[in-house]
Amino acid sequence: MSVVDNQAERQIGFLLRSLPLLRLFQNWHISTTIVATNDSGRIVQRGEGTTMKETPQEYIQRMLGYTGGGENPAKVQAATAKKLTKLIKGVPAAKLKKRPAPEKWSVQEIVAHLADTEIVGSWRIRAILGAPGTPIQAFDQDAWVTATHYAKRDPRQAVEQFRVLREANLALYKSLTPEQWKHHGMHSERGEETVEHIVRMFAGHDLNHIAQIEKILAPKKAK
Ligand code: NI
Repeated sequence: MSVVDNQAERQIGFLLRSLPLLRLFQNWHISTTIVATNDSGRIVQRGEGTTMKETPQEYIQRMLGYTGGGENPAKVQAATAKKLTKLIKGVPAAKLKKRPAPEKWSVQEIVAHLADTEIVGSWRIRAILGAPGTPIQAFDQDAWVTATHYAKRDPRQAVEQFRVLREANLALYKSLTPEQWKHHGMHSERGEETVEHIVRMFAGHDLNHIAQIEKILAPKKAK
């Protein structure tokens, strides 16, 4: 074996040995990119204005915490459309449009987000029921804000979209068998999620954003 062969072999050997490391690096890169841009934890920090850094697991725990007192998630979900209607009733369009800070969503953007997230949930639950174990794709909720022009969305129409989709979903929940509640999909970053879990997460998600809207619209305290 010549010196050149030896060198080539060493180089190939090095490359082969590095492959798992390279793959690890690639995965790390991909997962950190996804964490920063999809519908789990980190995006909350970027788009929804909390300063806390969250992992997907922390995000899940926070959402589940909203119904941690044993509240029935379907009941929580059933009350949301009315609450939203009441919250924005009589509020001037300019106020609904105004972001509380440059990086934080306006009320108009939050209700558009809720309406569109209900599309996501509607699809996910049906996809799981039709094909248990199916992959669930994450989505970039901040990209949707700009790409689908939340700044131009009529907030009352958004609430109406939300209400209609939510009613269809509540009717679907009522029809599910105990076995179907346990069916799951594989979320691209959060892993296995059952229908039961998704419904509870959505209830928490509602309450999270209702509290956010209340805070934005609360009258400023006199100093
Ligand atoms: Ni949200």
